[in-house]
Amino acid sequence: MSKVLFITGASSGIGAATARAAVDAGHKVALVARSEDKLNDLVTELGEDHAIALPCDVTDVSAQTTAFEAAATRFGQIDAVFANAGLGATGKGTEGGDIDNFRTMIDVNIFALTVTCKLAIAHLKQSKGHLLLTGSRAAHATLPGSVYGATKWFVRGYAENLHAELAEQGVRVTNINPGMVDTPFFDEGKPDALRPEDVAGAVMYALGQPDRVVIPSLQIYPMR
Ligand code: NJP
Repeated sequence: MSKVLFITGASSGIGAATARAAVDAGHKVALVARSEDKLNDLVTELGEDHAIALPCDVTDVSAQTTAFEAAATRFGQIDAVFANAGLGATGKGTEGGDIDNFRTMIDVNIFALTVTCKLAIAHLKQSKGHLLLTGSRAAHATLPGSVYGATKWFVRGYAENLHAELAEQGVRVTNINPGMVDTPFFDEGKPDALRPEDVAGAVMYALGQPDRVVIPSLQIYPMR
């Protein structure tokens, strides 16, 4: 059955790969990120019947609200929301880290994610839909001093709390926890890492389960 997916962080990496996989599977996608040109290119690639570009900064609550309304108006309903937008500053710990980076990571990975989830709920209750979040292997490990890793520990705990809130209402919640993925998240290529389409495959697997099944947490790691 064709579904409508609302994807944040859709301009590159895991989000863009998930949009491609979803459209390949016959679904429709609403694409959210700041890079309007990249979103428009992706809409051209996927086809205007299947995709809509909704450029916005997810830390802007009113802009995200407008994006949800525009997606619902265009496609009639929203069946799945993938709260995936995020960024990191890895390897610098707390002592060597940059305070402005701390704020940005907390704003995007934590605050904006909670906004996405709050705005998603009314739509997903109506569609008996599915809320997916991008967590991380970093929330299943200790990374010395890592603020980024700690933001993903938040996602891990929050996803469990959302599952407890929403399961009774017929809304499934899945926290997707990738290991290292070769995306623009890193400044240089990561040949031994997962590819974004590997993570997209995990998202599609969770999404494709029958209504009686929920996968609260899914881990996908590179072999090496
Ligand atoms: O990275 P990248 P990934 N408002 O840089 C968007 C997690 N993760 O696909 O706004 C709106 O290709 C940005 O769009 P733009 C990671 O923490 C990764 O790897 O146009 N959107 C872009 O579309 C993150 O949660 C790895 O710049 C904003 C997207 O976010 C998720 O995977 C491992 C935004 C980032 O795409 C996707 O990252 C892991 C804003 N304010 C978890 N700020 C890994 N790569 O190894 C950013 O465990 N975006």
